[in-house]
Amino acid sequence: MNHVHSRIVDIIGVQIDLGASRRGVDMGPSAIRYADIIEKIETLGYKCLDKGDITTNPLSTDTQSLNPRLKNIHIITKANEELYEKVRASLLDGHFPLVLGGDHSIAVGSVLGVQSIYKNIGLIWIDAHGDFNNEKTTPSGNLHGMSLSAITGYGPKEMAIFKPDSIPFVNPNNTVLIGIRSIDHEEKEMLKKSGAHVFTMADIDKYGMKSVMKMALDIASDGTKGFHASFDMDAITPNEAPGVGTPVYGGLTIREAHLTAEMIAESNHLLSAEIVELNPILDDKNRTGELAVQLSLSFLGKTIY
Ligand SMILES: [Mn+2]
Repeated sequence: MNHVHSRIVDIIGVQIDLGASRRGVDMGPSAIRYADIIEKIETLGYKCLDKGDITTNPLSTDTQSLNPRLKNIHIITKANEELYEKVRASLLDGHFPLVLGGDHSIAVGSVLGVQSIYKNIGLIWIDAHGDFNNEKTTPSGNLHGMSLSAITGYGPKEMAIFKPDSIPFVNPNNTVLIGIRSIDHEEKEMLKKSGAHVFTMADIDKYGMKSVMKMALDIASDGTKGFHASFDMDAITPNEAPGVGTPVYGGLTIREAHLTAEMIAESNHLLSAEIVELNPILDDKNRTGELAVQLSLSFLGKTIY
C-alpha cells in the first residue's frame, strides 16, 4: 500500500467554525465543491471520491458551560474524533485524504488520523499565525489557535482526548511553519522552546521560497515516513485571498503559495493534505475558493507545463 502514489483521492469536508471568533468558515467545503474540485481533480487522472462532510450544529455552542479558555472544546473534539476515523479509513483503503475545512482546529483530527497509521510523520504548516497557544497563553480561547501546539505536545491535552496515548503526535523537530507573520508574545516563547522550525515572511523575503521549501522538505522528511501538509488560506496575502476569517497583510503571493504546493508534490513524501479557514462570506465571488481548488491541484502534482 503506497498512499503517496495513490490514484484515488478522498474528499473529506468538515463544516465547523466554532474554533474561531468570526463565523462562516463552516461553509468552506461547499465553496470549494462549488468551484468544481471533484471534476478538476479527475482531469489530473485521479479518481476522486466525495466522502461528504462532518457536520456540527451551528447553533450549539458550549461556551457558557465550559472553560472560556477552551471555547467549544467538546463539540470540536467530537468532530475531530469523527475526522480522525475518516482519515484513518481513507488511508487504510489506500487512498489519499484531502481534508477541507472548516477552521484550523480540525488539523488535530487529520494529523492524529495520519499519525495513527504511519506513527512517525512530519508536518508542514502553512499559515499567517503560529496556532501555538494553549489554555494558559491564549488571548481568545479560540481552539483554531491551539491546534499545532496540541499536535506537538505543547497545547491543551483535551483536544486529543480521544487518542491520549502518543503525545506528541508529531515531533516538533519534524514540524515546519511557513508564512508566519502574526504571533502572540507567549506563543512565540513556547514555539521557540519547542524546537519546531519557523520560516517567517521575513525569511521568505531573505532566502526566497525555493530555498525555504528545500529546507522545509528536509526537516519534515528527516527520519519520517512522510508528512502531512496543512494549508491555512490566510497564509496567502489578503489582496489575493480575501475570503479568510483572520487576514494579515504581507503574506504569500499566489505564485509562492503554488511553489510551496508544487515542491511538496515533487517531494513524493506527501501523505495527506488539508485546506482550511476559507470564509465564503468574506470572499469576492468565490475567488479564494477557486484558489483553494488550484492549490489542491498543485498538491496533487499539477504542473503548468
Ligand atoms: Mn491556522
